[in-house]
Amino acid sequence: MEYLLTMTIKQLAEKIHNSVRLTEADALFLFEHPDLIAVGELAAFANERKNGKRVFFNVNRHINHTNICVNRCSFCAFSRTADEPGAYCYDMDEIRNRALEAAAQGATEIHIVGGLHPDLPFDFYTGMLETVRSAAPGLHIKAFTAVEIEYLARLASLAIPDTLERLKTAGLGSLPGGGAEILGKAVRDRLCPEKISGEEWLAIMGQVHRAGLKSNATMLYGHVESYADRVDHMRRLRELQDETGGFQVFIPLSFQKENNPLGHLKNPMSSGVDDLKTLAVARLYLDNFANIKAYWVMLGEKIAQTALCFGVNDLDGTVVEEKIGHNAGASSPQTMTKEAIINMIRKAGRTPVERDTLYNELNCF
Ligand code: V47
Ligand code: SF4
Repeated sequence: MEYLLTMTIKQLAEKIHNSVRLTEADALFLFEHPDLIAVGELAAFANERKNGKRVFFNVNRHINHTNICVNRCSFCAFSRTADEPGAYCYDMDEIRNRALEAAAQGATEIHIVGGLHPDLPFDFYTGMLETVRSAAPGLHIKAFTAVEIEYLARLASLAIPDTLERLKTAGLGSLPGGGAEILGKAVRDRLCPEKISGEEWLAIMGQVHRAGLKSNATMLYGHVESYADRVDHMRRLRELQDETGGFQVFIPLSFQKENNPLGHLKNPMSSGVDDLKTLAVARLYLDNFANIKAYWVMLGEKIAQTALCFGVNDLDGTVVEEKIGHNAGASSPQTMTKEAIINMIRKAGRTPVERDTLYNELNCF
């Protein structure tokens, strides 16, 4: 058995060294392989071939404009109904102040996502983009998941491409990768039956890319899904990426279990080993993605740093005031200074590179 395992990982190593695309069976094999270090070494090799020792980060700030949401995803500790304690919705002054603060702190990006508010008009969203743009014209606005785009299109009674045009005109620069969760129907129905389907999420991302906007892609893992579900999720992303090339980065999001119904499961699957393996398999399987991000907010700083030896080349950013992961129990700090991120990358023997949202290099440290 040991011999067979060694043989197979050797065969996979040969494929990887010869840049042969991995199959879904290969990815599943890697997930199930007991030797994390062997899988990690292959991922580190594939990453270094693409990105050398360089590791990206950016200086950014999150704005979660409202937590009031018509959906009730089972993993979400962020959303509220309008009359629940803790429900909030920022006004334009609160949004402007956060944008001004971000610019003063040297940010290059504002990341805006929020709940699907039952009452806000479409103008609120274009107004929010315009407010951020006029307060901080130098900031790139990465905003709205594919789930929010579909909701806004319905609100505005517009087709998706027209909705995107309106948002672009108001200042939208690119899209984050949220709302993907697990794309396959069986798991998605358990996680978030009210949300758009996996097929719709992919179709909207296709339209986003065809509208000339880049986006990110995520995967929420470590709950009720199987390794096969993760591989199926990545297969769908890889196929769309072959078509459009519009995804900039893949970001696995490690499930946080506090304050949400899904967290009551006895044995949430995610662990340090699972986190590192997921990032490594993503690096190896998603051969058409340039960047794999370890989102330190969900992983914690130590696993995120260790991930730099497991195929990761991006650490996200300074973040500031993150609510989605922290409401669900993430124990990471609310923000990391630029100096702390640089130090973290250097201590892993890598070269820190500050990027903008579109992965242009700004500063190499
Ligand atoms: O779609 C919600 C996830 C996402 C939990 O594109 C949870 O650069 C873990 O997508 N445990 C939103 N995750 C956040 C997101 C994101 C974050 C950082 C960077 C980027 C990017 C995108 O957060 C949701 C959902 O998948 N989420 N609840 C939870 N309990
Ligand atoms: Fe609403 Fe998003 Fe939370 Fe689902 S994950 S309940 S859509 S805020």
